[in-house]
Amino acid sequence: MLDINKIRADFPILTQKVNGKPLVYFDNGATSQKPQVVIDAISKYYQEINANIHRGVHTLSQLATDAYETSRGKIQSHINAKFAHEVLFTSGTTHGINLVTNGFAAILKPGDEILVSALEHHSNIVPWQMLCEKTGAVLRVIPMNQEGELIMSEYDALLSNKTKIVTVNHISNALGTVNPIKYMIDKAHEVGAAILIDGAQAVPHLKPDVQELDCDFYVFSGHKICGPTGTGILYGKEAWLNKLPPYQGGGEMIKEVSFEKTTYAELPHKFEAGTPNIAGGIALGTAVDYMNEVGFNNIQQQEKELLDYGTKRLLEIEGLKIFGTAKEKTSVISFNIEGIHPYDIGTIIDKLGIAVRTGHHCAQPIMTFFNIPGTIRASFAFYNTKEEIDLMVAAVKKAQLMLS
Ligand code: 7TS
Repeated sequence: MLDINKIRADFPILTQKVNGKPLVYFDNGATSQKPQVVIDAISKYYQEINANIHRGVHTLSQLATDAYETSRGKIQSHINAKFAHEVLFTSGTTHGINLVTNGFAAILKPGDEILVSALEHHSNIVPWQMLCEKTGAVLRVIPMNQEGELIMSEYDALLSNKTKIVTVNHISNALGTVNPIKYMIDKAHEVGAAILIDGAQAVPHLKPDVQELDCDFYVFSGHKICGPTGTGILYGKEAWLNKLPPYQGGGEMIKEVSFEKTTYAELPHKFEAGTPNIAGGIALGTAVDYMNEVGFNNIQQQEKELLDYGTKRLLEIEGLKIFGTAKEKTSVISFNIEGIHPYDIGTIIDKLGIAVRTGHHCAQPIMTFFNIPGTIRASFAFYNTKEEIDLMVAAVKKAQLMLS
């Protein structure tokens, strides 16, 4: 079991007061808080080894390069990628997805099909729509049921030899549904399609094994796993990364440049044009180390308890409805209270120190499916406690009294 007091002491922000009340941070789906080791890794980089990477012969540049590449290696082993050069640093999930959709513009033909799930964040919808506009490919949607689970028989029926790529999140940000991605990966491959997994909401809760999954692409953001904002990872199978054209042109991504012709660098540099977020990339490695020290078994156990307890306590509130009741779900509770707008609840409970997200959670098609304007979303991390859930429930009850 986790020593929760010890864990909480790692996160300086958790002792803050907000509006005069102790902070209860339940917006982990948007971004996680950062432990002191990660904050220290960023300042240590700037204090001790700041230099540009992959170019200088001087000592600091070599130290910075070593630290950056060591971090790539940590992430490679964390997700069990076969090669370090299959692990690309990005600025986040959104960047990773756009890199892939940009590459597929060179591959897709009019009439080719892209399957996207009904549970996606806008960043895993809009780039694919833009790709369809560019290429004449067609976007088809894998539907979901009232529990917020994707319907696998419909998925099977949509797959055909026209399907060129499938894109689906590992875990839904708005509802917490854990999707059957292993099944979906195998089925996509049966028709010769590639598959991208948006792992943004999964990596805070589990350790993906990209070789066992056999996915073609797996993307995530660093800031949701205790790492800095502006960092992320795109894992791609070597063969796919070799096949896709570069996303951005610039320094670092070339082999030779002349005005007649430019040749591109080997992986991973082909996709890493320009000076990257060096401090962030290094601190992301520190964040991954930290999460592993806490241990994903411990994380899952704590979050399961919070999910069960939070669900039970919230359902005590009259008129409260939970959206997203999948059999497999993670520590996210999206809810509404009859007759009250989610924004009003969010605003009042913020005054009581409770941080939740309200609105459509960048997943408007899900809100349209349930015919609601949005929800109140409490998303728990391993450093949250049942006492904090009690505070939230009391605050929601108070808001309900004030608003009805
Ligand atoms: N995909 C999923 C499943 C997400 O949850 C998010 C961010 C993204 C992609 C985009 O990640 P970014 O780091 O590139 O912005 N989700 C949320 C959220 O649920 N609340 O705020 C951001």
